[in-house]
Amino acid sequence: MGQEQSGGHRISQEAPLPPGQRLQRGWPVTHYGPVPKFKPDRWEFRVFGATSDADKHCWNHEEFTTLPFSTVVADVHCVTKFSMLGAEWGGVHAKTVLDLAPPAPSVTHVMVWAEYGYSANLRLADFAGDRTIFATHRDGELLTAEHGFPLRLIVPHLYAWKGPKWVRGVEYMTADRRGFWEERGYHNLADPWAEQRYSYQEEPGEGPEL
Ligand SMILES: Nc1nc2c(c(=O)[nH]1)N[C@H]1C(S)=C(S)[C@@H](COP(=O)(O)O)O[C@H]1N2
Ligand SMILES: [Mo]
Repeated sequence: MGQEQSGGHRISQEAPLPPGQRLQRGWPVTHYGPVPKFKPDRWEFRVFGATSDADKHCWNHEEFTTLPFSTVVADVHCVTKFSMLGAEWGGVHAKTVLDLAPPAPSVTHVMVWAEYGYSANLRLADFAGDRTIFATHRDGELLTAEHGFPLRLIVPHLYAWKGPKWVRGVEYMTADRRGFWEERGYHNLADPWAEQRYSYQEEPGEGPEL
């Protein structure tokens, strides 16, 4: 993604893959644990932690679906070395969530929480990135249960474990803390172009103590 061709066009299918990745045809399902069953009347999206007003902000499913809808074309790079290119993700920009539920000035990181306690930590700047999106759709169709329905995060510039499926909320944090895979040997920052796969590769300052 994002390689400029000589003519200045971005052609995702022809862009080189991050180092060590291979192209995957189709769209495999990859996750740890069972696929949760969506219960619309119990679902809520919750923003909590260090919000600017010290209150939590909640949207039920119907409310969440009325938020401004955008699309982002993004590749997905799994740390187990396969990549899927050029899907169009539709949903709500993470920036929109930050605007509607502003973080306190002291917030530096977020934890994105999903069903069954799956989590992924992100630097606020990665979360606030232009292309970071809470997706409800892929290529114009609602996500399937296996791929994260009703909501998943896509962070195009990071390995895909940083994008929880079945998202339920965001915690604003004033210090970094490791998420599910980051506690289990994966890199705290997860830039695929720098091959930041494993926590033993972290340089001082790239992650909290293990
Ligand atoms: N809740 C949850 N989200 C998750 C995971 C998981 O185990 N649980 N796995 C991540 C990983 S490692 C990858 S590669 C992508 C895979 O998304 P896909 O199944 O739609 O291809 O989901 C990510 N999101
Ligand atoms: Mo993955």
